[in-house]
Amino acid sequence: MTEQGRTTSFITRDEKWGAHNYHPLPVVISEAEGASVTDVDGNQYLDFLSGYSALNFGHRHPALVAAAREQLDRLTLTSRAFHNDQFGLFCEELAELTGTEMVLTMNTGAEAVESAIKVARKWAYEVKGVGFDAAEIIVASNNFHGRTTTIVSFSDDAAAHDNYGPFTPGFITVPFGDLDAVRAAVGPNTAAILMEPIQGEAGVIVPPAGFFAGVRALCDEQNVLMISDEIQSGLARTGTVFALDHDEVRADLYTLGKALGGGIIPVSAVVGRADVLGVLKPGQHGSTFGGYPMACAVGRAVVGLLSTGEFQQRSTELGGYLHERLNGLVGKGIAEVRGRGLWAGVDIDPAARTGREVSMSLRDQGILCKETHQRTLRMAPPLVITRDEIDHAVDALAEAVN
Ligand code: PXG
Repeated sequence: MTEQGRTTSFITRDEKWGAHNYHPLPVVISEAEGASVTDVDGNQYLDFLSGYSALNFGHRHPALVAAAREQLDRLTLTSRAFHNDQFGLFCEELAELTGTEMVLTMNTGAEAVESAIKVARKWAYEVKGVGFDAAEIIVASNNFHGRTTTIVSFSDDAAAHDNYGPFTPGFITVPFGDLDAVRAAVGPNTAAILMEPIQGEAGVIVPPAGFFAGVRALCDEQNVLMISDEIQSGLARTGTVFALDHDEVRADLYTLGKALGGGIIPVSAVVGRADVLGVLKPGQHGSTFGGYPMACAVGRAVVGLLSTGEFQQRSTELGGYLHERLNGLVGKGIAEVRGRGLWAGVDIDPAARTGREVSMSLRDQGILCKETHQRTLRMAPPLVITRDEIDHAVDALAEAVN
């Protein structure tokens, strides 16, 4: 079989047997290490997507693989009917890293967001005193928080939302970054304000300076919970544990996922105030796998990597370099660059090529990256990326948009 034939035969099988809910780039990956991946034909690429930030520490980081292996050899699952010797340590270590008081463990990002919504509503009824079924949660336009029926109820992305009704009520959408609109939307029934600190899927949108400080002040004044969805933005992606740290603001609850599982297994969590998470009593919420020993062991190793600050520093320094280089392309096929740390939303000049064309050209030059919303590329290399590799990718992008 020809080289190209191998790739094609895998893709043909995917298309015949797999549901068509994605449109992947035509590359079939079979091995990876650090920032580099290899396809079934032996071609090497630099991963500039990192599983949408699930691979912040690169592919198969030795400390994470070792933790998973060691746990595999000892204990994998207990269910939460019994205690296990990893759960409490994981919660303690994650709370210490994040400066929070309590941890609710789940599996996927969407489940963490669902859990935060449930906790906020329960808190509104049982603590704030909101009337039966009247709790409201304020969310932002162009949000992305996952794919469950409740979460897509407040998505304004037609592809994510349409034809999945009837939808869950109780959400009010305001323009992202518009503090006056948030203020106008808050009322006596507001349980929470739920937002991404930097909107990832919308194209790496950074809100105006002072927006989240204003949201915090409003939440304090009106007895409303502030929930920061850090599933994509958190865990060193922007140079800090939480992207919200840049605003010098603390949320009441944070959702974490993606990188919390080190790119090995799905691990998510809601972390925050003990008096808020404390509304959950036995039997009122849970999950078979949430907080299972494998998840906790890998999560502990992730927390261990973050506790040295090395990855946060890499993201700050190399992210500064990435943005400097990308900004040099503005006006040369690139219209705008946004983001923070090793995370960039790059708008391709409408007169140049489409996002898909640019992604394909990058692939041909050995860089894997993916477009969002037609003309935006998001770049999120693993935090183990080097300066030379950033140069390689930005040079390839300059070539691709030309
Ligand atoms: N919150 C944010 C900010 C996200 O970016 C989620 C929640 C949901 O996480 P889970 O683990 O349930 O996917 C995300 C997810 C996709 C896709 O294929 C999802 C994300 C990014 C790119 C693609 O659904 N982010």
